[in-house]
Amino acid sequence: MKMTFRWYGSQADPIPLKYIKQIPGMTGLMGLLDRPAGVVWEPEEIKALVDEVHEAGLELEVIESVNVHEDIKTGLPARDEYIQNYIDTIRNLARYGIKVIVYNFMPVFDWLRTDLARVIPEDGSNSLYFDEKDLGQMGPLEIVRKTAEDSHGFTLPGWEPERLALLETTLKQYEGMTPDTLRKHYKYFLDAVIPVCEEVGVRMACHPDDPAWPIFGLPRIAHSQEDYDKIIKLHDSPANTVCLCTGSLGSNPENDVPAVIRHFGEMDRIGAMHVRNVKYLGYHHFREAAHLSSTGDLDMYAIMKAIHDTCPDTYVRPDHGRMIWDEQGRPGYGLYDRALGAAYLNGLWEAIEKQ
Ligand SMILES: [Mn+2]
Repeated sequence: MKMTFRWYGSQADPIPLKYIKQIPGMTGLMGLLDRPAGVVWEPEEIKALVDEVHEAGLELEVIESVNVHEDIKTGLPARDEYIQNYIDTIRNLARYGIKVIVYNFMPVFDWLRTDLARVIPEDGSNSLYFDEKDLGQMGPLEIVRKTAEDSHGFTLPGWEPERLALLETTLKQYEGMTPDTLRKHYKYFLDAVIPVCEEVGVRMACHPDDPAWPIFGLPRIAHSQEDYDKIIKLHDSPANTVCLCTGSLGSNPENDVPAVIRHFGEMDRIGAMHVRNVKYLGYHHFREAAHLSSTGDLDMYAIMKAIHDTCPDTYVRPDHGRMIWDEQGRPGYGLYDRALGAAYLNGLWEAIEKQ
């Protein structure tokens, strides 16, 4: 296992690399360049990022994310140009040592919450929260406005302003689209990029829908083991993998997360892991919890054991943390609780190794 930490770059992330390096057992980042979907990431800007991370004593082998342009997902004619740009980006990233690219193929929203800072009554910390009942009164445009207002001025991943400016148009393009049609567009994309990945030694890792069920009537095709079995079959290759996010899949109690890890780990189809815990509050109603098993509803020991047994060399990162100790920052991506999460996951790992 390589323990990593999500980082948004020195311009956009208030957490210095030095602090990340000081988390025990931290080997590297899941990092990114802040570029709109569809553009080529140029070699010199990738090199500058990789050099900066290396100078801090950390690795940068995972990029999260290179976003897929909506025209690719909706199958518009411009997709060929955007796919070519994506391929150029893959080649450029490979030149500088990138091994895994996390991405998603979700229409419009890659994750959704109804509250970004819900106070946890037990201890006064706060975390991301979802209650489908609250969504009932809000349309997509309203939820976007609310999420932007609640984000403390930080751009949230998946909620980039240039993407949301086109929201109404984009939503129209998905009207009436079935999951099978979205999968057809997905196959077109994978058929183009996966052979390049094989050639340059990069793995694509698809992040699940979060929450793990359809929203706003949009087609969503990545929220269960069966969904991912289909995705892998679209273009079967060791380079076509899952970014297995325990909190996203685990938002639906019907997903047996350790079993899903074992299923895809045994197939060598896990490119990266996001590990976090979820507390169920009711039907389609949950909040994010501290990583410790007893604070939520996922068995974190069983999760780490499944990784250990089936994909022990994968990249792991603590996922969203709560906001604790009055930290101000990007919702879900503060330093303190994610550092605690990493320490806890490393502790589980050491115990499993020594058993
Ligand atoms: Mn995740």
